[in-house]
Amino acid sequence: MKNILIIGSLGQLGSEIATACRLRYGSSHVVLTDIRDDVNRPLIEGGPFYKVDARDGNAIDGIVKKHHIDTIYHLAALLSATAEKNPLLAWDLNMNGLIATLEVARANGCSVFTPSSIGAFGPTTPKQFTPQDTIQRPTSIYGVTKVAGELLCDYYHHKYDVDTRGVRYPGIISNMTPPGGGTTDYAVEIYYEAVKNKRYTCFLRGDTYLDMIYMPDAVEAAIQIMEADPSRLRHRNAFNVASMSFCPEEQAAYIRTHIPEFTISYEIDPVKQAIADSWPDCLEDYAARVEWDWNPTFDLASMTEDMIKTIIGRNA
Ligand code: AKB
Repeated sequence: MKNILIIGSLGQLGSEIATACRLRYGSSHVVLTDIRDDVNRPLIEGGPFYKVDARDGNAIDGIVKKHHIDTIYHLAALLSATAEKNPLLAWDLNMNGLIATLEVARANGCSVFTPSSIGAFGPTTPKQFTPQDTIQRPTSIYGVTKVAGELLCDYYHHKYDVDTRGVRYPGIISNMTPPGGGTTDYAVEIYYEAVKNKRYTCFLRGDTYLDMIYMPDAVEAAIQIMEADPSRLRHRNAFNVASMSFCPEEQAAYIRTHIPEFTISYEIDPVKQAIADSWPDCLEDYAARVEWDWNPTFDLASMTEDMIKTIIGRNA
């Protein structure tokens, strides 16, 4: 039986990986931590939970020992737009949080999942069908921490034999916990505004293409790669995972098939637009498909239908 620790468990991705892991492995085998304890009571009360700063390696080491943890999902990080407002905090949390986890994993023989991102690419990366192994010169501080994180995880694997694994997530779209501080957050907000007000003002240009993924596929990717046969993994820490690529105009058109009155307008945020323009339009994910059978299930049409149905159902 696996004993899992999820660091950053109350965020957009963490709350859903935590829920899925508790269903799969049993609540008492899935220990959660977060820097907050004022949201999502069901998750906090549904099994072991500790309020801990991700950079506090001693506290995390104590939890790992107490609960005989063998697998850590390290999800605590500042996202791209927030990171750009406070680069020093982004470096501190994203790097010192990760290295604290890697040190605990090294000392206790744990496997580690760490998400990288399309943010690990930059303006000199090929924009279309971005290969798995390619130029990575990001221009955002978030991207700098993501590339450094990928390399650090590789280093801990090669030097200390820590079982580190990860994927490069596109923008994640979900309806349980809102995202916070990302460049791709518009693609979530648009559904809530479409249902509530039938209009949305987007902070990116209408023709900005970015990769996106629906939460059930994002959760499946994390669990699937941690359960994958290690002898098949050549890349380990930074698999491209593609699922769908679209721009705000296209997303609006799909929303209109459910809410015909929906309109979209634009007020461009120059910082977020510059970040989005530096990222790929669409990734190629052959390595993930070959090395651990990655095969996403949602596209823009099925995700839009599910998001709108879920949000309407919750408001009914
Ligand atoms: C962000 O927009 O910062 C994140 C990401 C793509 O990593 N959603």
